Amino acid sequence: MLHPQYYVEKAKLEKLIAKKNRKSNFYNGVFDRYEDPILTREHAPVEWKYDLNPETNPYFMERLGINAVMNSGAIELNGKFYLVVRVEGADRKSFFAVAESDTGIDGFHFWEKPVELPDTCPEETNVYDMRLTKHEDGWIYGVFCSESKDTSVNDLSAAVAAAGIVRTKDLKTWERLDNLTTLRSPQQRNVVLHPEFVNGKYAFYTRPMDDFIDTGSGGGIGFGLCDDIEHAVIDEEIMTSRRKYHTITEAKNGAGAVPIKTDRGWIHIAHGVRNTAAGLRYVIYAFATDLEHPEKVIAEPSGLLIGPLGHERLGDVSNVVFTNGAIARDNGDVFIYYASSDTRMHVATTTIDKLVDYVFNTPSDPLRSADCVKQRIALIEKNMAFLKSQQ
Ligand code: M1P
Repeated sequence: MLHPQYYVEKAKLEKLIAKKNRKSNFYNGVFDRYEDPILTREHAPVEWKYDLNPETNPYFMERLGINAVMNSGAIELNGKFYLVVRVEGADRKSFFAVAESDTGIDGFHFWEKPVELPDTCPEETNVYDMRLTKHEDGWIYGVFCSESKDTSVNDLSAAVAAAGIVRTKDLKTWERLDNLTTLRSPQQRNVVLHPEFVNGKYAFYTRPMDDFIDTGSGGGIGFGLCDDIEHAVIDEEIMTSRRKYHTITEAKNGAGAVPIKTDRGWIHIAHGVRNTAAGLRYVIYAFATDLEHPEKVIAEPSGLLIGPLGHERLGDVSNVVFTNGAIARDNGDVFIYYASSDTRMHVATTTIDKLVDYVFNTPSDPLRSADCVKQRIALIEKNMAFLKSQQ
């Protein structure tokens, strides 16, 4: 017989999944926020955590806890919204699991079992942050961080980050390809595959790093081409969006969602990091690159697009918002999926038209206070003149 608490836990989960998500009263004209997170650790199926047999689990205890659900790749297939979610167990190891929804803003529920990736790298300890690219070659690629212990130094927590690559047609069967090799960068994280061929080659946005945490000499988001996706090797990495002093990207930045194609250029939704006395602060920012030369930045609005707000600011790694997935629909709607504080998943909704307006018409960062105040006074004076003209 099943433990009575099983039914209680099942009912809680069903209620959570059935709850409608409403727009919050947040307003900035660029995107809408929602009242509830779309996925939390409470969304994990009961069967993932408990041994249901009272003979082996008489107290109905969690045997394998779930700590967090976060950084998710996103894709629309046949009108449904799918996230490949980073699920972190109580043991700190992450794995991937597919969650689906009919609306993209609520009703997300996990498939029966997590994704079992082909286990081809014995040294790999952890996997996380998959970006899903619907490539013009017909495959759906997943590019993720493959983390291993750094055995070259005498430091227990030293690690090496590389970009793992898998591909699928249905999110069910996954083929593992070789990890990406970048000849000039020792470590890589936040790697994104561009959805189209560039000069007949596969194109990746990279994030060169000297170290597991610090990007060191890595100047920002890179871009490189490779001939063979099954054994991907990138020689030269060109810089796209660069880190800049005294901006939201000063400490590091990284590509996020797969770029969105618009008439004006590719829109990138990425993350920027700065250091503070309270630790690293992660925000989401946007920029555009040229349609023919997706490595060439053509517009970069000043500051952040989405910052951690209210309850989003607290979690396992506080003061963080992070995105690695967005869905741009044929009708022009855009769903930006982001995690807060490495703990839970949210959605922000906007449209392609609004993103284009935001990216191309928001002033860029003049990089100095004196020029920033001039920029703001110019806006105020323009508004005063306009208000007067309306009287
Ligand atoms: O903890 C915040 C984020 O830190 C890393 O991002 P980055 O490589 O830019 O520092 C990633 O581990 C990411 O998963 C995490 O959300």
